[in-house]
Formats: sequence, structure tokens, C-alpha cells
Amino acid sequence: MALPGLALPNSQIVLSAACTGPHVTVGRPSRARFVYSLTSVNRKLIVSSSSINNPYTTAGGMQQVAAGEDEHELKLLGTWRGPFAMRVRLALNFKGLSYEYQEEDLANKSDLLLVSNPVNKKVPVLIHNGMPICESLAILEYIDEVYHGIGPSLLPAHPYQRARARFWATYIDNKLVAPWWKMFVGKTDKEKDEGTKQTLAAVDMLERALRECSKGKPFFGGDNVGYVDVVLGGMVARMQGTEALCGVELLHATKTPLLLAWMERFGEMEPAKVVLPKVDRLVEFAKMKRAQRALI
Ligand SMILES: N[C@@H](CCC(=O)N[C@@H](CS)C(=O)NCC(=O)O)C(=O)O
Repeated sequence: MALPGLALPNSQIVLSAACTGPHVTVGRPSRARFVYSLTSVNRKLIVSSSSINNPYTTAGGMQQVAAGEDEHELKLLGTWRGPFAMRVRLALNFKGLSYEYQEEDLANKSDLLLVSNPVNKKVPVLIHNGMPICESLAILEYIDEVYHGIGPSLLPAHPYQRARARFWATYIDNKLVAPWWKMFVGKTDKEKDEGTKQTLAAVDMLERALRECSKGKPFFGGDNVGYVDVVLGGMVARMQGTEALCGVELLHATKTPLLLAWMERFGEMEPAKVVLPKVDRLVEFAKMKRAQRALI
């Protein structure tokens, strides 16, 4: 697709944020880049690979960023197959924000990743006007605060509901994402069985959480996709691939009817559809990685 923008020196590209196509590739040959816009935010987007002001390593610290400022620059370092970067892409897409996406090779991390997240050296990292933000849940909150009033809010307005949403997001990380990994790559059958039991228990609990949080509406966030939806949304492809990868039926029409319907509904929404990996591709890749691990 042609880039509706103007190339500038020093790797800078100015785009109209009103680019309408779902995918605009801004290719530097070595790394995949991706700029996405769902709605036309009436602003200019500046995409740049210029210097990074790192609040984790420099005394300079974070500058105050005014929400709704006229120009912004968002770049996300991620990986297509992980749930953590995926939740950030989902959040950006649901809020209709344009961003540049850089796919990281985790076996050969870019200098930009290493300098942006020198502590954990992990993705995702969101770089906003040169300021890196690390840890997916912190990034989601940052996006929601800085772009308050642009697109739907992720976190609820009421502090109590906000606390509950954060609780379930942490629950998903600790009780679903981590055990799922154990179920998938456990070193022994015992470890895999433990992972499977814990994952299934988490799914049951999330069915109850969805019933309570949604109050009969389609999402954890109620009528709209919210914080917990995008956090769990990062796991959708893995959940859909679980049977093929682990031989376990994770969601069940009678045991977890709400979650099953949620997953289908979520996966069909345009902001999710354009970014969620194809399940077959994920399954094939994950099997290959697991086989490589077994040989080590
Ligand atoms: N708690 C982190 C987890 C991030 C994470 O584990 N990222 C993985 C990819 S899915 C990673 O970068 N791994 C590279 C490594 O461990 O070296 C978050 O929520 O952002």
C-alpha cells in the first residue's frame, strides 16, 4: 500500500493521521514497521527513529505530556506472537491511535529495545515522543491517561471499578498467562499437568469474573471493550490454539459459555481482527519453537 505521507531526512516520516487503510507499512528493509489508524484523529503524526530520552537511565526524567497535544509520536516495539505486546496493539487500535510498530527479533534484540528497556530488555516498549514506557500494564494505563477523551476509555471512571479491573488484569498475568506457558513447555509431564490444572482453574474463574464485571453486557468493560478485555485479548490467539498445541479444550460451550462468546465477539471486532495473529500461523510457529527447546 502506498504511504500517504512525505519522507523526511533523518528517518523521519510525517503522516496525516487520517490515513484510512488499516495497514500502512513504513518499511526499512531490515525491520517490519507498521502504522495503523482506525479513526481519523485530527492531528499530525510524526514517526521518527530519533534519539531516546530514557527516564530509566538518565537524570532528566519524564516530561509532562499534554493529552491531546497537536503532535505526537508513538512507536511500539513488540513481537507478533506474545500476549504482552499484543494487548498494547489492541489498546492503541481500540482507541484509534496511529503508531509505528517495530517487530523485534528477541534472539537479536535491537539497540533501540536495549536502550529503551535496559532493566528487563523485554517487549513491549512504547516510545512516546522519545520517552520509553515499559511493562504492558503500565503502558495501557499510560495510553489511557495521556489519550483520555480520545477513543473509548479503557479503565472505568470509578476508583473502585478501576481497582477491580487492575485486579483482574494481574490475575490474568499470574494465573492464566504464566500457567498456560507451563502447560505448553513444561519440562516434565508433572509440570505440564500442573500448568493445565492451573490454566483450567483460571478459565473457570474468568468465566465468573466476566459474568460479574459485564453484568449481562458483551465485555468485561460493559458495553465497550475495556482494560480487562484488551489484557485478555492478548491471549485470544493462544487460547484458540490451545487444543492444537496442548491437546486441552480450554473453553467449552457449557462450562464457559460467556468466555467462549466473548472470545468470538472480540476476535471479530475490526481493531482486533487486523492485529491478532492467525491461529494456524501461531500454532505452527509455537510447535517449531517448542521442538527447538526440546533439543537444547
Ligand atoms: N511483564 C512484562 C512481560 C513482557 C515479556 O515477557 N515479554 C517477552 C515477550 S512475550 C520478552 O520480551 N521476552 C524476551 C526476553 O525475555 O528476553 C510485560 O507485561 O510487559
